Amino acid sequence: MADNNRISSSAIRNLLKVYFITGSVNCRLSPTEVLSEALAGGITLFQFREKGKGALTGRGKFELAQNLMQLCRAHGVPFIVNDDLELAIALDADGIHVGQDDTPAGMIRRRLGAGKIIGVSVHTLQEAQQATQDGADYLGVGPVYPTSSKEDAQPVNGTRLIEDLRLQGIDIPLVGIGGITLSNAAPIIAAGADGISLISAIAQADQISEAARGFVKTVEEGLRLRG
Ligand code: IFP
Ligand code: MG
Repeated sequence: MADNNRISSSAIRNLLKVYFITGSVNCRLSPTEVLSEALAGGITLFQFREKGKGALTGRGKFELAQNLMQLCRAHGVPFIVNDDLELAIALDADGIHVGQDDTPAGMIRRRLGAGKIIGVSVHTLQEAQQATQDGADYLGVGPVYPTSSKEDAQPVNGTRLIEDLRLQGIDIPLVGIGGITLSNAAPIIAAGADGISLISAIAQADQISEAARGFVKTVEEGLRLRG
């Protein structure tokens, strides 16, 4: 994507259906094996999130990111970097995801230009409005359900916050994140999300590609039911 045009919100909505996030800390197998299987199962977007105890840094982080990005490119799936602007620039990644305590989206947009994807984590209506104003392409809304993937997670907000954001006129593409499984995913789409974001439910699955395929099916069915 060496394009300076802003990616359309309908293109973003399509990419958000099954948004897989992982790093070496989340994987039992090697991250490249996990990602290969997830791609085979049909994930639509990928975020490299190398965080937590024992996470790679420096050269090791860069090389893993390069390998994972190459896998994504081979499958035509965009590669998003979590919260590391210099890495995103060095790799010429497709975009970046930031939290509320990270570099503000507006500054990132000025550094990266219009053609890259920028996502922001939000937990309130006000944060959603601010991120939209700052030029975010999509929002990550959560934690929908209790999660163990994040040590500093905010209080669980169920599907209610997603519903409220839509009722308040927030129409930017968004995913639900946090504690999502095959059995609790459908209500997130019914609430108005464009997709779901998953770490453990895919990275820790016994059959990774099967798990990813199941989420794709569930989201597509949910979108069809919503009409
Ligand atoms: N949301 C998302 C995403 N990614 C994160 N890393 C996060 C919240 C904390 F799914 F991309 F929207
Ligand atoms: Mg962060």
